[in-house]
Amino acid sequence: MEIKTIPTTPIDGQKPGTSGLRKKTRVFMEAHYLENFVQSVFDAIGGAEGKTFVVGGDGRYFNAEAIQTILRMAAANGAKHVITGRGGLLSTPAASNLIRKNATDGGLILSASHNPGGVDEDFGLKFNIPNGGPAPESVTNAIFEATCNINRYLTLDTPAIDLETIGETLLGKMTVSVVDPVADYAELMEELFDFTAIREHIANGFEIRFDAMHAITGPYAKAILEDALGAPSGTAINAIPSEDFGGGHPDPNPAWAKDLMNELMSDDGPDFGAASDGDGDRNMILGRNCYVSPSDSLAVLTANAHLAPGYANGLAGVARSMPTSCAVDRVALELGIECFETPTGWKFFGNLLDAGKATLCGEESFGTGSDHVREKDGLWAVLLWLNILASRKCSVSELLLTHWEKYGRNYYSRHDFEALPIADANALMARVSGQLNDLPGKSFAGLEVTKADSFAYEDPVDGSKSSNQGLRIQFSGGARAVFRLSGTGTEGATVRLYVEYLETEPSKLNGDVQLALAPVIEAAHEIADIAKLGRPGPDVIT
Ligand code: VG1
Ligand code: CO
Repeated sequence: MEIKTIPTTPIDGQKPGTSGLRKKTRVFMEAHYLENFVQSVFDAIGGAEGKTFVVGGDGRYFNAEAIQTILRMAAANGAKHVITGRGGLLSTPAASNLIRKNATDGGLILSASHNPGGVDEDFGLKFNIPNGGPAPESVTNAIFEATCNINRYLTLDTPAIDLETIGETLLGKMTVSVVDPVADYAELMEELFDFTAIREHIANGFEIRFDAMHAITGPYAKAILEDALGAPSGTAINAIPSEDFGGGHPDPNPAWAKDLMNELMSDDGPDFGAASDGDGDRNMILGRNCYVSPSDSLAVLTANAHLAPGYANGLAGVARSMPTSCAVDRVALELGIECFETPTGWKFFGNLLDAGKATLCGEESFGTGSDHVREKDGLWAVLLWLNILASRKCSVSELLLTHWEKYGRNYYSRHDFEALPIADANALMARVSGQLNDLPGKSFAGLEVTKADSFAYEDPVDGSKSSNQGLRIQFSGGARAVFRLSGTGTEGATVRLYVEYLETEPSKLNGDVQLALAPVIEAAHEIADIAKLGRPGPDVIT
């Protein structure tokens, strides 16, 4: 088969962000845009010759065409083998598992995760390395470098191949294996969790609801929760993946998973509720009349993971992203294990997981995971919660309250100011960073600043350094405010304000979150002069 060499020129702005390259779908559909990036990935990793990759995506608009393009380019670049899910579908954690299980040379994951999908919405692509995790900065920098110097890409002139039939096909000299997207992942979950105990708990009347948000986890949730664990049909809702996620944001938080929230925040709703995002790596956990903040979820899972067979021997350590609340730190202290604080983005957990320094990891942005794969994993978190609840035989709210009584409660919230003019967002960050040295000792809204800095990280495994990872302001008494610019948006800039406040007084553990945080929010507004953004309030509060 004739390999075609297509001349091209560099395209601006192909720099991967927090999690791969994310742009408007129409940008990805422009001539050479996808091709330039894919060729740059291959060039940055020393070529594709003789290599095996996993390729799959969350099924959003343009997924199907983009996969065919990637397959042709992989074949033209000499790849030996590509593994993909039926229909080109794979959740991000399932892709990570396949990359690891088949000892491949990495994978290309097509997703813009929790961002909406459609021709006028978002698309994304990221490269994962052979450990199954998102490429670290050294690799994403090399990819970006390659996009700046590209002058040709390689492809084949072939029709689209059938991805609906499980089995093997040849594309040029490259083998394409189409596999069941769910089977290997479900098998892994069954190894980690006590399915018998969860099945019994459900059979005894424990009612669950899982909202797949019209995204990739529908088939996974149906197979695992309904077929394997015996939850009644209809437990997984919005379970058929659609190209535009039913027109919504596939983002599992109280703002976007409103129907699920309404169902659970009542006295006669299900016992347990959960949702996942576009590509299946995020999770939101709810109980009857009870919302679990992702930071609390990480702390509760860390304290109770030993109840699941896969973690029965205890945890080597835990890691959280810097803006994630410090709730898990106190659990780690109690367990006598190390707690690492990393920059935002799952790629920073990879080395800690590979080196056996951390077993569980988590982010405030509804992400939790473990060393079973190298991505955060929505359904995994749901199953670990279910395993713990089946073992402790208590409700979500009881488990949470007992946890707070023992460790105190980190009231926590994130306020997002979205799609701002880039200059306004940069000016706000500059206002805060300009004050960092002078803040300690000053008081705002009755809170005294004890420490303020710009977060920099040195990877304890390979010594690589990342600076400018968010501005931290620590107040006396365990309160904290963090400012950061998002690295996943596709429109203007998004400022994230993360606030937390530690409460240990037993009578104050069940308060209103925004009220408890009011002084920290006020202090943050004063310091950053947020009013200058000219917004009536945050666009999203989680
Ligand atoms: C956001 C979250 C971050 C997460 C990233 C990818 O990044 O804050 O914690 O790792 O999304 O998640 P940012 O740079 O916009 O704050 V996903 O599920 O979108 O792959
Ligand atoms: Co995601």
